[in-house]
Amino acid sequence: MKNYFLTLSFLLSMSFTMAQFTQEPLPYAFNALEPYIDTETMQIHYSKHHAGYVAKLNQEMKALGIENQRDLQAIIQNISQYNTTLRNNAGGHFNHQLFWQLLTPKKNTAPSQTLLKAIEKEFKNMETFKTAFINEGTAHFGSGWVWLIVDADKKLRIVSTPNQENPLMDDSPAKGFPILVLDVWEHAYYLKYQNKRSEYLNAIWKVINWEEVSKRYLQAIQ
Ligand code: MN3
Repeated sequence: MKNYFLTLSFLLSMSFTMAQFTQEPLPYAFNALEPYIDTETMQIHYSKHHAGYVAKLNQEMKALGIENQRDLQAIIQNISQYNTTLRNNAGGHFNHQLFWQLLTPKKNTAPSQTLLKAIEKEFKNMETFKTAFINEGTAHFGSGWVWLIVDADKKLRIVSTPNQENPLMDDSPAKGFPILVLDVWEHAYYLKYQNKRSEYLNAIWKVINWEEVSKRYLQAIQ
C-alpha cells in the first residue's frame, strides 16, 4: 500500500514537472528549401539552435517555479517581468517557431491583394519593399531578426531587433504585430553564404510563404 502511494505521488509529480514547451515539427523536410537554404543548415538550425532555446526555456521556467505557464505569447508580451535568461530563450523559441511557418518550398506564393495594396501604399512597390527589407537585415549590426510589422496605427513598418528580442515584447522599442520575420543570426546562413548576409537574404526571399504572411496581415488589421 505504501509503495502504491509512493508510485502515485511520483507519477503525479512527473506530470507536473514535464517539459511544457516543445518544438512544433518543421512543416517541410530539412532539404525542402534547397538550393536557397541548404539541408545541413536547416538540420543544425532546427535540431540544435532552436531545440537548445526550448530546452533552456523549460529549464529556466522550472528554476523559477513557473513551469505550469503554457502561453508563450503571454510571457513574451510581459517579458519585462522576467530575467534575461527567460527573455533570451522565450524569444528564441517564439521567433524560430514563427520563422519556420513563414517559409515554404511551394513555388510562387504571392501576397494577397489586400497585403499588396498596403505594401504599395507604404513602400511604393514589391521591388522597393524587398530592397528596403533586405537592406534593413543586411545593415542590422550583429545577431538578430528583421521584421515586417503592423504598428499601432495599422501601418506596415520594417524593423530589426537584436538577439532574440521581438516586436511583441512589452518593452520593445519597435512595437507591433509581426507578419514576416527573417533570421539574420550567422547560424542561419554561415555554412552556405559565409559573411554574405545580403546574398542569403536575397535567396531566402524566394521561399517566403506569402500566403501565411497575408493571413497574418488580416489578423493584424482586424
Ligand atoms: Mn536562428
